[in-house]
Formats: sequence, structure tokens, C-alpha cells
Amino acid sequence: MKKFTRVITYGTYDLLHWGHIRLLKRAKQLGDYLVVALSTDEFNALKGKKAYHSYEERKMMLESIRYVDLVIPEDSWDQKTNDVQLLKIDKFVIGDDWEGQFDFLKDYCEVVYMPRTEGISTTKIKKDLENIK
Ligand code: C2G
Repeated sequence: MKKFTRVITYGTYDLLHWGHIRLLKRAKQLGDYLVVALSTDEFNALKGKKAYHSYEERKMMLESIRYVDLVIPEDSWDQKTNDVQLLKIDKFVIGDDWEGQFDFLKDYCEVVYMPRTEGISTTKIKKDLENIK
């Protein structure tokens, strides 16, 4: 009997694009239930980011994606260990731009760094739109 596998990933998910969707799809394929810890506007400030869409707007969009089962707030760098334990997470997944940054979670769950999708990013979208003007 295969164990019910819970997966978690973290991110800002601003200006939702197909690179984000591919990450979420692959993360879901690693288990049965996918939690997304979504960076709050305040946490984005800590990450030096200012999202175009508010937390509520980004949350609503993520909740509409078939691969996503639950969206929770990410408001601190230190919440991952607690999240993994409280939510009984089996796998932590994130893009390989974070390679090695979250290996401390290996004491609690599997840690998977996924290859990023080339050719798309929120930054690229903003830059390309600037050039259209
Ligand atoms: N991503 C991807 N391919 C892209 C762009 C993003 O696979 N072309 C992935 C990132 O690797 C990340 C997720 O999509 O796993 C969300 O990307 P961001 O919103 O940029 O997330 P980030 O700011 O890296 O937040 O505590 C961890 C941080 O909150 C991660």
C-alpha cells in the first residue's frame, strides 16, 4: 500500500507564468498532496521583492491551479522546519536556483531541487513589457 505522500514548496508566485506552473506540476507528481507556502507581501520585502499582485490575489490564483491542494502563508525564513513537522510533509521541493540552501530539512523530509524552466521569469516579463512601451 503506497503511503499518502505530502509535498511542500515555497515561493512568491508573482505574475504567475508557465515556469511556475511546470514547477507546481512536477512537485505534485512527486506525491499525492501539494502545499504551497506563499510569500506574504511583508516577507517579500525581506526577500527584497515587491510583488505586482497582492498576497490575496496571488493566493487566489494558486488555489485555482489543479496541482495545488493548500496554500499557506510564508512570512519567515525560519518556518520551514515547523511547517514540515506540523503538516507531516514527506518531500520539500523547490527550484534549483536554491540548490543546497535547504539541506537542513533533510533531517525531516526528502529535499528535491527541481531544474528551473529556462526562458521565462517574472523579471523577464517585466523587462519585456518595458521594452514594448
Ligand atoms: N521557478 C521555476 N522556473 C522559473 C521561475 C521560477 O522553476 N522560470 C520556480 C522557482 O525555482 C521556485 C518557484 O518557481 O521554486 C517560485 O518562484 P519564485 O516565486 O521566484 O520563488 P522565490 O522568490 O524563489 O521563493 O523560502 C523560499 C522562497 O520563498 C522561494
